Amino acid sequence: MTARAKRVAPTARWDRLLLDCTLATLAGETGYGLVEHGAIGWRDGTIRFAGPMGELPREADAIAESVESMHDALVTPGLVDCHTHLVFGGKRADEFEMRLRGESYEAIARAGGGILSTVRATRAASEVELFEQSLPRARSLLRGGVTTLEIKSGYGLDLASEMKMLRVARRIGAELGVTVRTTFLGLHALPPEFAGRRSEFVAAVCGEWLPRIAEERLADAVDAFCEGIAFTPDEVRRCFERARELGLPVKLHADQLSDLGGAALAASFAALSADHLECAGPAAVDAMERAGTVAVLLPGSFYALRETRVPPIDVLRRQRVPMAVATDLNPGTSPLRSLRLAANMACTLFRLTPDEALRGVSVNGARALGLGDRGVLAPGLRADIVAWDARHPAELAYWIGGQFARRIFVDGTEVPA
Ligand code: DI6
Ligand code: FE
Repeated sequence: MTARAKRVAPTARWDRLLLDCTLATLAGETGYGLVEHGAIGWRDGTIRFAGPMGELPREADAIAESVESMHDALVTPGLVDCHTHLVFGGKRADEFEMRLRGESYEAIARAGGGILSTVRATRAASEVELFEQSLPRARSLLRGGVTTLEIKSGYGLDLASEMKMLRVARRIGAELGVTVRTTFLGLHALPPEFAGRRSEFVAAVCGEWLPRIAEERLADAVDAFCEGIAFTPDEVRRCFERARELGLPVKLHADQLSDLGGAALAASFAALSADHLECAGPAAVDAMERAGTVAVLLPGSFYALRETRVPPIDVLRRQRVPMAVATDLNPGTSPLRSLRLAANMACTLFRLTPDEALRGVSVNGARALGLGDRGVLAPGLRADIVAWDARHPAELAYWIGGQFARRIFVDGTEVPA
């Protein structure tokens, strides 16, 4: 018995008990894990019970300090947005207008716009300004039921600015009381001061920046942008080898606009996830399945770039590769501030079923971050819980827009919705 278990009498009441819930527990490998007339109770931030009310151990009032009826409202795990770039300076509505006039994303990037225009604005912002600009974006995700999110660097592209971004990301987590996982995305774009010196840039990122960021514990994982307009598989490999030496897990922007073999490369490093995957082939999916690499689908950027080639959903499904869905919230290709809307797009644009989409924004999103303690309503897991203004879980992917999260509990404590 642990010291903590000894201190707490076995009869101690739970902190809270919610009755008359329609639970989407997401327990099991597929489906909603639906429990009608359900109840969920927790203590010290850990779920103690999630199941039919009839199976509660004792009379409600004797079990918990606080007991309330949810009047049949839908209750799900807190959502997990496992791929965002929400810390950045400035915005790129001007490029949105250019793209609508017919300019391509690649052409804008090659002309010094795109990622590099955000790099200029991010470098120019002080740490406080960057925090103040970015916080409302995280807050809109939270209001939409997101209780765990990932935030990448990659718009600083010098060591000091990358570290500034990662500190701001950590501070957002502390400010909102949600879990923020940070990812170092050094190989995002070639900064202007390294023009014509690609290999020196890669050497600096791997040899100097990555070890420093690991030492300061500013990143929980390492990502790269493997694409014709960004970095080659060989460059990514060098970065991933260094990450492995430092004990940091990897993930990859893979096979979005072209098939460079990114997903297979990610799998060869047992990556947490390979993200985008529009151009990934069946062999890559095979490798992901064997490596346990999650497929992260990002319909927001597919939509914003008016892409036409969809990720190989049928193959992923057949091979039972877990599929996550995320916003990719970024100023260029996915200014999307609602994870529920990403779930809707995953259904309409990629043909996921609503239960696949819901699993994608919860349990599989958590897997893509290496977090096994959340994303499902089950005893022993974290009490990250959302009650919705909805009755059936399909509604979460069905409604386009709108605000449906009514009550949000993070680690057992209610936060304002
Ligand atoms: N994630 C990225 O890092 C790039 N695309 C994506 O889906 C570029 C983001 C940007 O244009 O700022
Ligand atoms: Fe991205």
